[in-house]
Amino acid sequence: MILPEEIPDLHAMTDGEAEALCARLRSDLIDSISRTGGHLASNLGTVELTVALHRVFHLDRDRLVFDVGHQCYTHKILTGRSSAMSTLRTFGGIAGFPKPAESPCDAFIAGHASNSVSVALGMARSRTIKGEDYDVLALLGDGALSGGLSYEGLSDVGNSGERLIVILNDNGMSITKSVGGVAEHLARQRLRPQYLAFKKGYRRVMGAIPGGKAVYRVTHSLKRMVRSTLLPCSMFENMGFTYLGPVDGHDVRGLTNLLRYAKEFKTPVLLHIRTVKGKGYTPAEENPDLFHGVGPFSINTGEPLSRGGENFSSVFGETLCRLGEEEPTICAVTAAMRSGTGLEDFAQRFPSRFFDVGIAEGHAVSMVSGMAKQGVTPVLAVYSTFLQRTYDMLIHDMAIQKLHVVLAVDRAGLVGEDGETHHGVFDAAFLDTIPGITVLCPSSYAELRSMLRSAVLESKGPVALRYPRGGEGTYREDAGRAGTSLLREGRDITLVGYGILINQILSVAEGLNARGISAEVVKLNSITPIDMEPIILSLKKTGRLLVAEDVVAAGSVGQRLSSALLGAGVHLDGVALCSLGDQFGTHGSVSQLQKLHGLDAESLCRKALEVCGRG
Ligand SMILES: Cc1ncc(C[n+]2csc(CCOP(=O)(O)OP(=O)(O)O)c2C)c(N)n1
Repeated sequence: MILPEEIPDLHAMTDGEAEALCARLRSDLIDSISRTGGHLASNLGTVELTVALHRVFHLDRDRLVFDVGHQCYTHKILTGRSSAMSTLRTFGGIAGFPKPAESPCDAFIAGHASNSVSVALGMARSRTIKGEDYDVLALLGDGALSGGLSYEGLSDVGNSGERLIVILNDNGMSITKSVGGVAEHLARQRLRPQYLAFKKGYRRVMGAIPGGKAVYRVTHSLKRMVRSTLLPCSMFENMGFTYLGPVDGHDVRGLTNLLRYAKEFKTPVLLHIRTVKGKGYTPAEENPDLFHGVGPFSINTGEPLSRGGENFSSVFGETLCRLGEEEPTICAVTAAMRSGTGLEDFAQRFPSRFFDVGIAEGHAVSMVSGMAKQGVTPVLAVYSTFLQRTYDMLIHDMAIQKLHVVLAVDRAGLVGEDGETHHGVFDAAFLDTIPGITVLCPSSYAELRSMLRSAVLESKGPVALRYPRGGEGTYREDAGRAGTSLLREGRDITLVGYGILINQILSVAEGLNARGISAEVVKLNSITPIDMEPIILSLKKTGRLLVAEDVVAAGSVGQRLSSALLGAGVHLDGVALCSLGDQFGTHGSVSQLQKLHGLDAESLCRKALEVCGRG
């Protein structure tokens, strides 16, 4: 990995030095991500752009707002973090996304798509109000442009007239191929270079032949008409931007000049650059979707060092295919996470019943609500963290009309290396506030299969199934349909858990048993509503309660249980509500994070002993 002292003065370096630096950075990225894993393809596509940005701007002072932020690795290397790249996304190491706490050059936290233009406009307005002088830039991909929030931002920027540069990194790809009308529009925009080349050539030829100049003058006056009829008029120009592009995003020299030019404008500029996702590493260029986010891999072959086996997402996808065969009204919907949510096979086998709506979770919820109202059964597979975007649509479009929508809430709980912007730790609380919804928590593949089947084929109103990233533990049973299941009988303490954490709870019960404490284990199959009766019965017997869950404390099952128990007049001699508290979790492996938050079996056992007066 290039050392900070090996990086030339970015503002003074020559074009040749910049090109050499790009080549070095590209091979360093491949080398280091092959060891740590991370977002390879997007970073390889933005090497020249990032170097050009650092040549023109002072990013400790000028503000560069990354969209999603998964493409910020070169920026991290150029801003003093090259030696920390070996710790990328690991516990205690640097984050995989921009993080102002790491460097003053990281202007804003990022992780979710399509907000960069709005954030950048806020910064530009702040600059204007305070009479300060610096540049503000937003960098977003064409995938991020499939999210509606981008347009709210672009529309407001155009209206504001603020000095701001939006860079559209157009590689034709989201994680998989970009979808939708805007992707089509951008594809047509790419015609422009040909048009401009034709125009130049036409003028030269006409200038050389007798009478040609007069013909050129007449046809030239038709230029605008030709542009707006034969060529797509840039929607960005219509929104109030000066549109520059499309240009080659791998020509560091050309990009540097263009950024210098864009910097001169006092009004909004949109720079449209064309890049190749995975540029410079053949396996990633050929399969940019596979190299969007990767684990460690062999540089020679591009093959992952360890093969992921079965996991909750794949079991969900395979079960939905089976249900899709049986029932022709079942549709699968994703917001740009087709492979991550396990829907590849469904998309292949039932293309007319599969919908990728782009990075547009709010739209997805409204759209599936429309589907459900007219009688099909939509299953929307969405990561818990991105479901946060849809709270209003869940209430207004889905729940008020009690529509039969199935939400497959993937990556629920701690997700690990992606860190604070991606942990799925809020859904348990916010879904519970929605009247009429059922929230099921499979703890094993067997339960996911049977819960999904009954949610799709038997339920009436909205149902969410929340399941974690990764695979099942030693608990492999199917506890059946009841709201709660008694997994173990005991006298001294009631241990309550759900989802994958039931594995920890069961080993805590074993550990307590070895110390002569008899623990009762109650597993919640549904966390909304909670089946209180068996819990009250258990607590009347044991008088002590421990709840363990990897969600934030506010609105957690533990809090809800406590207030219900208070209402029911159940007196307890000891209580421990174990959750993530009121913090945003950091990044690291899930087991490291569980330990950090006291949710590993050992810490939970200690807590249980305290509750039993044996601390
Ligand atoms: C709201 C939201 N939904 C989904 C994602 C998951 N996600 C991360 S990157 C990405 C694709 C982004 O594509 P693009 O903006 O074109 O950037 P590229 O990777 O092509 O450079 C998606 C869908 C996200 N980060 N935020």
